[in-house]
Amino acid sequence: MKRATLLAVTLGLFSFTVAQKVATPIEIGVAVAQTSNVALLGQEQVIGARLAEKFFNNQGGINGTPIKLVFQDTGGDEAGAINAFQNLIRDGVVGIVGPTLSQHAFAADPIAERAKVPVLGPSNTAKGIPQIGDFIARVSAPVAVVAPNAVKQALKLDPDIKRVAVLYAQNDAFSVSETGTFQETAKAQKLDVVTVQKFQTTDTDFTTQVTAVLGAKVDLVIISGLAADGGNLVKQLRQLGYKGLIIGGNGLNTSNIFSVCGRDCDGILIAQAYSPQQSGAINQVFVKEYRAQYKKDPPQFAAQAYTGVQVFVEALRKIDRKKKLNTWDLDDLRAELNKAILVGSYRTPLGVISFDKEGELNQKEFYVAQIKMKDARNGSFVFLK
Ligand code: MET
Repeated sequence: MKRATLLAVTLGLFSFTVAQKVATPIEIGVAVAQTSNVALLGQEQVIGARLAEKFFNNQGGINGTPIKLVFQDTGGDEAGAINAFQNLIRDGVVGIVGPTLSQHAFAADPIAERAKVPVLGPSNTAKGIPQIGDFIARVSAPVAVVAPNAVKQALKLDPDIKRVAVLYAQNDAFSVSETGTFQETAKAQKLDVVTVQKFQTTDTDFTTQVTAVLGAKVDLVIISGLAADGGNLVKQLRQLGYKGLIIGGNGLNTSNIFSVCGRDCDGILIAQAYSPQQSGAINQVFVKEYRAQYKKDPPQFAAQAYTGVQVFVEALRKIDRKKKLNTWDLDDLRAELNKAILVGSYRTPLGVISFDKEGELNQKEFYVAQIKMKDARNGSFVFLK
């Protein structure tokens, strides 16, 4: 029965293929968190990747050959990320956009590196990601470049800030990396980091940390964590009486925290590696399409995932122009693709980007946004000057 169905489907596809003259699509893997708490972040990446798939296929894909994104859910842990990468590599994708977290990248990227499959990290911003290997690059600017902007913006809003509390999730590689940058930046700006508090991304009660912060009498709180824990921490800080400015790190950079901290999300400052106002033509198309579907501006994680797919597409087009993709041996194609990615320059929703020889991203434009809540559920990211 199963076999018969499979045969029928295969024949059906075959005749469709012949009739439509559609070539076998080029498969690009996408391994992000579609389930678990991390999906608060991963969902936006799925949307961004899909919009890119649609846009580039409408343009004719790879010089006439469509692309097909193959999704594998990483879930919320390292084992899931490793599993997703292994499945995609075995299925024969040319490259992988993923994973969602740096914590997962440090576990799963070495698998792709050993298999010589190019990876573009769509949101992995911890220090050391491109250095995992020759096949690992990222379209997400590192914390060292992004995070300091938020501290500078806070000082612009309130030049009297002196005392700072820093909190971070100690079980998340990115949060550990980001808090390092935040603490260095605070010191460089002559601020006093009077307390450093740790938590876990799985925590839901932050009474101990909030009590310490309140006792330290600070004017600024800086949080490096992920969406659910970060949102809860903000909420508990406000509920227990903290009135000063709050900077949220990259793991809080999603409107999905609105359902966690509600009105208490109001005022959080978050540095941005993407702006819907970026003036490039492709960004304007992306924004228009996103708005039409979701009735709001696209968020950073969607823009970066879109960019990851775009970079693969443009590098594949270049290779295909020299030698048709369907004539390549898969291993050779993956190696050639990796090289092509690193030498190119790309006009993306993030602006014009390129890579250094290690796979680190060169990007020029950065921003800071402040959350403005309209009511307990709805709000927006307001870009500051
Ligand atoms: N930038 C974070 C990391 O590197 C992830 C933010 S959520 C997509 O882990």
